[in-house]
Amino acid sequence: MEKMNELWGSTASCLSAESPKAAYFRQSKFAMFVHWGLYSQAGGQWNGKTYHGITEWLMCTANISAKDYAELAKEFNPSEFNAADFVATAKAAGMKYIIITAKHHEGFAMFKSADPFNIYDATPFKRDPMAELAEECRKQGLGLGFYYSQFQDWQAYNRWDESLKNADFNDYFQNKCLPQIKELLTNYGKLALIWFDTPGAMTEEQSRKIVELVHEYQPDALVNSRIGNGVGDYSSMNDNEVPAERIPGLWECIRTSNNSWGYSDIDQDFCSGKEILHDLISVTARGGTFMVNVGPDRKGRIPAPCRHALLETGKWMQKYGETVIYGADSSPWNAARQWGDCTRRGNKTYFILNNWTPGGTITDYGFPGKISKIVWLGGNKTVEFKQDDAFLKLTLPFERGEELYEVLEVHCSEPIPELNENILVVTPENPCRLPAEQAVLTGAELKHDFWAERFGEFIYVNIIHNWQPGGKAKWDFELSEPGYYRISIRYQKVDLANRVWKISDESGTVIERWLPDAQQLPPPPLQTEPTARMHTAKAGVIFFRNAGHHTLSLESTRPELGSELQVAELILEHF
Ligand code: JFZ
Repeated sequence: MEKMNELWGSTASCLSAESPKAAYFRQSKFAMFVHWGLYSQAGGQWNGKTYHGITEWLMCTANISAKDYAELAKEFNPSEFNAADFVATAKAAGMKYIIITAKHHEGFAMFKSADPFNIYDATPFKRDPMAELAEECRKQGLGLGFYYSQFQDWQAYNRWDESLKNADFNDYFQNKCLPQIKELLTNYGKLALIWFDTPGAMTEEQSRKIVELVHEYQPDALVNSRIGNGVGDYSSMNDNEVPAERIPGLWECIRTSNNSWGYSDIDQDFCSGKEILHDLISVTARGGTFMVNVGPDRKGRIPAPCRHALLETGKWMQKYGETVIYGADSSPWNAARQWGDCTRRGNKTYFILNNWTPGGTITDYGFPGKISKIVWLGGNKTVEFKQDDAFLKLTLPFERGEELYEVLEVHCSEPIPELNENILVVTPENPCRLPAEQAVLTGAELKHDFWAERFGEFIYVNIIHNWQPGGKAKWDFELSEPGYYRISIRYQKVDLANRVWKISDESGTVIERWLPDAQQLPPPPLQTEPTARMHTAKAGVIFFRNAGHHTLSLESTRPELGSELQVAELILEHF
């Protein structure tokens, strides 16, 4: 297996968010990513064997020589590809631009190129789908961008093919990479963005050389950070990760709609329209831009469940996109709320409800503005609320007006500022999370952990670990109602036996216990299912006598056993 994370490069970027050149990116918020290539023809299968995970890496995972792999081109005939339908689907989903793989790591050009290994010259298809897309994007008013794998090109060199192992990067760079980028920059009209990937060992000079080409031929197009060496305009975050806290500057999140970027015959694990929308709202609330991937099949069609999900997202976006999403500012709060999330526009803040009960209430703390009115947009009615110096409490409608997310429009007489510190609230209204990244740690550390399921499907989680004797994680929070609350702990399973913890509030010890599986833990399998790695265990019940400020502390009581308690969060539920 290629060591993928050595190829990623930094996420540093250099364009200021205030630059006029950034306006299009900041306004758009929602885009379609498309992974399409010869790997779509293979669909994750090679010689009768099925390969899991991200299928655009099949050539590497199945150790296929460049020559054998190139044979795929002879069968590749995506005759059902319909650019008009593609663009119309993206538009109906509420997406503002499309970024498509013009060449992925496999080295095959999905456009007519002087290099003969391309879809126009080497396949029975004999069309240039990039030209068709460019024309349709122009007709239907969407932006277009190309993905180009600038460093990895497995037709030029790769380490599992004897004849290519020691090939010359510079030869590829001068004679294929730069000329193809120039073709893409000059043959398809105006481009909104150019998306590079896995810079690997590219030198700064090489990264700059490419950026200069972009500036020369497409002066308005933005370049993402995966060009490498910090010379991109905006940051592409880790695949499939939505950050937990607000991030300033220009950045995007990207995610798959199932578990692979490229089409896979065995992967029907598509996310729903509501799940896509959830991440779009979260990313907007944290200040970023969001791109969801589509992997067309070997005939060039968008898989039906994927299309269905996009259109569901789109129904909500047609109604709410202009107010809640496009060009909106981040939430006034630094992180998501227990009840949902927010975006801002001038004097208005949009509360987007995720966890709520019809006729119930939601309570929060520290909203930085005096509210004059709250309107439930789905029912076009005002909502009752109470606001004092600390808490804000809303009474929610009895019906649902929307299938996906309800929106409350919160009016103030002045623009709403951003709060920079985290404010945690515990209420009886929802299960309330006290996450790792919001704990104050002494003698323990926060780790941003990630791992790949099968191949390349990354999962991210924030974990408290590396506990020292006396080490502590402490959460400060505002409690809206006194009473009994159940505490659960979500943790990551590791093969060390010390699982003794203590949870206490500001007045003394509350809970001390072993996790149920403390003594006999099997070593974790190398490749696990997403759900097998994280566990939730009930810890016990705590009584809070008063509303207001409280703290909970977590410590390992037997650190001398080599404590590897790996905690993602505490969860409090009214009891
Ligand atoms: C890259 C590609 O290798 C992959 O095939 C796909 O195109 C994806 C969008 O990008 O994979 C990466 C690149 C960067 C990270 C993870 C996977 N990263 O920084 O977390």
